[in-house]
Amino acid sequence: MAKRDDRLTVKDYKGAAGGWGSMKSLARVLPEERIGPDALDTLRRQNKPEGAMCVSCAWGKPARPHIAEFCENGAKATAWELTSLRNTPDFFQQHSVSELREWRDHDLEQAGRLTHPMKYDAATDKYVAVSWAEAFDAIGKRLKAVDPKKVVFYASGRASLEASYMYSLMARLYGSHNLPDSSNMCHETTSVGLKNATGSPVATIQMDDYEHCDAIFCWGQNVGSNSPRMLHTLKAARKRGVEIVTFNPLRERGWERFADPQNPVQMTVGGSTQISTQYHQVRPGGDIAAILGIIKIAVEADDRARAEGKEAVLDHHFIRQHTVRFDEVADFARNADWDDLTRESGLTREAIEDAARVYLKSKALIAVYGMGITQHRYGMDSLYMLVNLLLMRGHIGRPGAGPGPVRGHSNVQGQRTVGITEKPELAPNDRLKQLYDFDPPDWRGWDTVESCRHVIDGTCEGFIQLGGNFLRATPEHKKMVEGWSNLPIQVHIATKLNKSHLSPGADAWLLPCLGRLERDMQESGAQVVTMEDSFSHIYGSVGKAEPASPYLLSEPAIVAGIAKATLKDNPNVPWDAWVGDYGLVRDAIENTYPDKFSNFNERMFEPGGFWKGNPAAHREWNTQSGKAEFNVPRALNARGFEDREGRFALVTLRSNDQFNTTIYGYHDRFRGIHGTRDVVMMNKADMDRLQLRAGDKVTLESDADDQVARSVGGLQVVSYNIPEGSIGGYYPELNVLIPLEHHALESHVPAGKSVPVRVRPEQ
Ligand SMILES: Nc1nc2c(c(=O)[nH]1)N[C@H]1C(S)=C(S)[C@@H](COP(=O)(O)OP(=O)(O)OC[C@H]3O[C@@H](n4cnc5c(=O)[nH]c(N)nc54)[C@H](O)[C@@H]3O)O[C@H]1N2
Ligand SMILES: Nc1nc2c(c(=O)[nH]1)N[C@H]1C(S)=C(S)[C@@H](COP(=O)(O)OP(=O)(O)OC[C@H]3O[C@@H](n4cnc5c(=O)[nH]c(N)nc54)[C@H](O)[C@@H]3O)O[C@H]1N2
Ligand SMILES: [Mo]
Repeated sequence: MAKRDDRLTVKDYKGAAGGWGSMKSLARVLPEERIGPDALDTLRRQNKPEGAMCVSCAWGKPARPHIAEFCENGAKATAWELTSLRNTPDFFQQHSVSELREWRDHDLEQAGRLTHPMKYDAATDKYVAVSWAEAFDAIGKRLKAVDPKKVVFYASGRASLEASYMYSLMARLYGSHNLPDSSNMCHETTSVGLKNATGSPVATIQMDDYEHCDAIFCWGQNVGSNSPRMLHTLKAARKRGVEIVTFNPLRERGWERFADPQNPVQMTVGGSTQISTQYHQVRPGGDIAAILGIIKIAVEADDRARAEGKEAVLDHHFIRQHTVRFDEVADFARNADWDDLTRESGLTREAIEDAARVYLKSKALIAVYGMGITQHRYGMDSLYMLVNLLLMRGHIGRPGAGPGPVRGHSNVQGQRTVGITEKPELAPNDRLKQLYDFDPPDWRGWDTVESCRHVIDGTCEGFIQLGGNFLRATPEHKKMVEGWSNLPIQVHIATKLNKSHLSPGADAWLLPCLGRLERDMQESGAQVVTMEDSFSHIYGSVGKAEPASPYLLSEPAIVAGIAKATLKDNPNVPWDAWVGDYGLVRDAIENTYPDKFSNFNERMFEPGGFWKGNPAAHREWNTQSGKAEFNVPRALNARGFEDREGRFALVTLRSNDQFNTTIYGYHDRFRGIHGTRDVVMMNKADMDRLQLRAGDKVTLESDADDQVARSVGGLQVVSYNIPEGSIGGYYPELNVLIPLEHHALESHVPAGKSVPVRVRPEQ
């Protein structure tokens, strides 16, 4: 097991995002992975036509790429996949599953790439190597023996459109509609809320819109760590004088300043570009009140202007022609009380007025947002407020304006596009029936929260993961581990070992796959795979690196192997031909979704990707009312629990050294926290109140109204610039504290950005 220094050190980080700091961080992580020339070659080509698309984030790939179109965290993700470390059957001979269960997330993945298909052997408590044929045969037999309606087919957002299409088709042919995706823990609030309000579940903007906006408002996204390539776009916008107004409880360095590693002047002279022109440290969940404040100012200014016979402030022409329920929102805003708005938002009235001034001047506004909006009990209301703000001045469906959710996994949006969904109304069931001559399930399958319920209560009979680390990523971690270890069937298609693999039930298989950056040779030759980014652009990606092991299969080949062993023969579903030539899978995708994927094979290498289109971007509203919809919020804050003496809102965060449950290292550079992830970031005034000093150890205890005991101990206090009454800590370690039923109301996204807890000092 890798040694590490887990002594906490806290040092204020003075640098900008990017710059030499990102170079130093790479200089630390890359050698640890012992990468070879293949990885450097992959990086040189990354995110360019004919290169491989980065396995890290879903930010767009520009039609005119930079010389190096990758970032610090993209390079870490690349090195993590192309590491020369190998996790072989010998490793599993040496370490029992019970032993490995106690290892840290970092150390499990650091053991290297999985090389052989493995099966859990309960007698020895070890994973042992099996052949692919044995694995598929046994999995098929087991799956045939259980009720398909009780089997989950999870996907984590990384697998290609081709693998994902085949996977979702396999699940439906088998008779399961339980197709949750990591999106259920992520931007599902967008998929549900943006769809209700605008008819489109995704961003209406494309990358070019950033060249035409005059203001960017950003809520709850951490650009410096999670989508660093976006910093180039923001820098260019700032150079044009675009105002950038950020709302975030933490002062995230990426939204403050950026030193461009590709700019020799900024690198040698040490300059940087200021990103945000205003930074508002809103309370967690306080966005509803903050936006309502801006809306109140705008509506009242409009009332006054019109009463005085001056030009209207709002776009009444757009509002009348294109929207419904504006009057309800306007009245709600007029009646809102400033004391409530400032208390709930945590911002002063002057701060909200500053933001409103930019809003009222802007003719083309982009609203960027991330998990700080979606992962709240009333996350949908925060999202609706953001849409209300855009609609009032007609900021959807014109150049340089619109909602810009920043998606998570590099193909998470694409997986939904090609059928990974538990919602039957989103699957083209008529088309599937016509093409493949079967009756696709027409019932609503389990999403992530429902899948967890069934894992916990023992009614889930099998769990298949196409990538990811479901057990570690989900809430209610303790009960989940108990339920998981009773799952009769587990099938994990993965590149590296993680905690989800280490609580096996009766039968568990570990099926190692090629990564996207590796060469994928099939009968027709080297294969291309495709994915979709946050702007609904679709690209081809060509892996060139030598596969980590000769025994790996591609994800499409593994899906086909399971399908053939499990399903009745269906002459319309040519699994083998599809594996032999992914171009045929793309034809099948085109036949299933002709509007989005016409000429798929010809267009996949268009520079910047091809756009699958978006009706809301042309002001065609596929909503219930046929118009864009204003919505009155149901609460003034998104937290979903009352303020109470001693209760804190815990915000679970990613560090700069992780990709979800993949922990690259123990440095959260921008936040100045080094050596350990077992920390609680706390406001100095709260520390004083609890008589805590920096470095003191505390236990966090659940303070949810369900009264269930949940706790995490041994956390060290870090004095941090975070609003009073809220604390920060790291995901996934703190998922023990999140009640399963504490999720966004309609979208069921676990509400990890405000978890009610108490802080108990340890002696
Ligand atoms: N390197 C790297 N890249 C990644 C990932 C990774 O783990 N590592 N993960 C990928 C995935 S799957 C996803 S979904 C994205 C996640 O990327 P983000 O959407 O940036 O998600 P988080 O890191 O959870 O950070 C959320 C931000 O919201 C802020 N915040 C918290 N609560 C609130 C609130 O109530 N209001 C406001 N206004 N702000 C709030 C936090 O301070 C934080 O800055 O990144 C993707 N890219
Ligand atoms: N408290 C809290 N919980 C959260 C969040 C939060 O902000 N706070 N964020 C949520 C979000 S946004 C997300 S997206 C989820 C993430 O949940 P997941 O997507 O399930 O988790 P990851 O950590 O991305 O999965 C990592 C594993 O994927 C496998 N893998 C990597 N590359 C490949 C590949 O190419 N193919 C295959 N088959 N496998 C591969 C490796 O085995 C690796 O161990 O977590 C959610 N959970
Ligand atoms: Mo995500």
